[in-house]
Amino acid sequence: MTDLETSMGAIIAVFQKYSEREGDKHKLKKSELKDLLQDELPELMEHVKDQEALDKLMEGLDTDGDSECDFQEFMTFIAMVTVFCHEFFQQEDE
Ligand SMILES: [Ca+2]
Ligand SMILES: [Ca+2]
Repeated sequence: MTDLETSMGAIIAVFQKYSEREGDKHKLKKSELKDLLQDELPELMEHVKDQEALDKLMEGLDTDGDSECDFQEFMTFIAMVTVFCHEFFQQEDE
C-alpha cells in the first residue's frame, strides 16, 4: 500500500475503534469522541479542556444534528485540523 492508502486506512480504523464502543457502531457519541480526541489528538485536547468546549466542538461537527458524529462529520473535522496543521507548517518554513 502507498503512504496515502495506509493513512486513509488508519483514519478509518481509528474512527471504528472508538465508534464501536457504545450505541451506534458507525457513529461517535460525545463520550466516544472525547476518548478519541484524548487518546489520538492529545495536543489538540489541550485546547478542549472543559465540558463546554467539548459541547461546542461536538455542536460544530454535528452538521445533521443527531447529537452523534458520523464518519463524514469526523472526516470534515480531520480535514479541517489537517489543513490547519499544513498552514502552520507552511508558516514555519517562511
Ligand atoms: Ca458509537
Ligand atoms: Ca451527526
